[in-house]
Amino acid sequence: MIELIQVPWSPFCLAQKRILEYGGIAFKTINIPNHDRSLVWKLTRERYYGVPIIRDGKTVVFETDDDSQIIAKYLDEKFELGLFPHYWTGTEAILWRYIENEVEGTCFKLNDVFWKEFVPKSDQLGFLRHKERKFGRGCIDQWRAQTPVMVRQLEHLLAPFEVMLEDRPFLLDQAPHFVDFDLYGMLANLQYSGHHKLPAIHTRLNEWFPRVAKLKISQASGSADPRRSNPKQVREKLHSRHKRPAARPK
Ligand SMILES: N[C@@H](CCC(=O)N[C@@H](CS)C(=O)NCC(=O)O)C(=O)O
Repeated sequence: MIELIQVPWSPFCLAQKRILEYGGIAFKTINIPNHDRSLVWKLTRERYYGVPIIRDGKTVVFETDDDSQIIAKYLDEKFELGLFPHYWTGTEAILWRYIENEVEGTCFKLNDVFWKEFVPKSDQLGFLRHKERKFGRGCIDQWRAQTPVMVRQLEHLLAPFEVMLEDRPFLLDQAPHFVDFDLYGMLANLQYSGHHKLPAIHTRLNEWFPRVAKLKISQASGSADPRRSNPKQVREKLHSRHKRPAARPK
């Protein structure tokens, strides 16, 4: 059985967990303290200390850089999830950078403000020290004070996704792909403490989120399998919204 080694509120772990659930893949989670990455260090033979990683029998899978998406690609290939259809190569890489930098950077701060409510007592000293060493002393109090500004910032950052969902059920087309799960992870992290909701103004995102939260590959329509996806169909559907007006008679 696959093991997901994780810190449960981490946006990147929430994304991979959802992918595993989506694929109907048998897995168990192993929670590690945020400040103690010794299990990750040991399993990756001292090559990685981030989370998540997965262990699949003798295979240990971990990221090689910020944009590698090795875990998702491994699961995609092994279980034929259709997460990285060829048609969207390049486009999706630009999107996931935005999701994992801009969107993630705002979501985790908004959630971390409530850290005392979800970080186990035994991990709290390590958590605070880890944050303050990275972002400076008092950073969490600053994020608390900046909450209204960050909420507005997040509304603004999410606006392009709201527009994307205007004419399709998922971010890119008729089927969920990696970027859907990636954004899901960031927004699940935002809501982890239970104190934040998705911005109400983004009504389509508010419908998309629970859809992605529950989705199983067996229910996903159409092109979950990349070999079944039809780029021409997608292209025609997208372009039909932007038809040029008929030429004016001269
Ligand atoms: N691109 C990586 C990013 C993973 C990542 O940044 N994880 C954070 C936790 S949310 C981490 O472990 N950072 C290293 C650290 O905390 O020392 C992925 O997709 O898994």
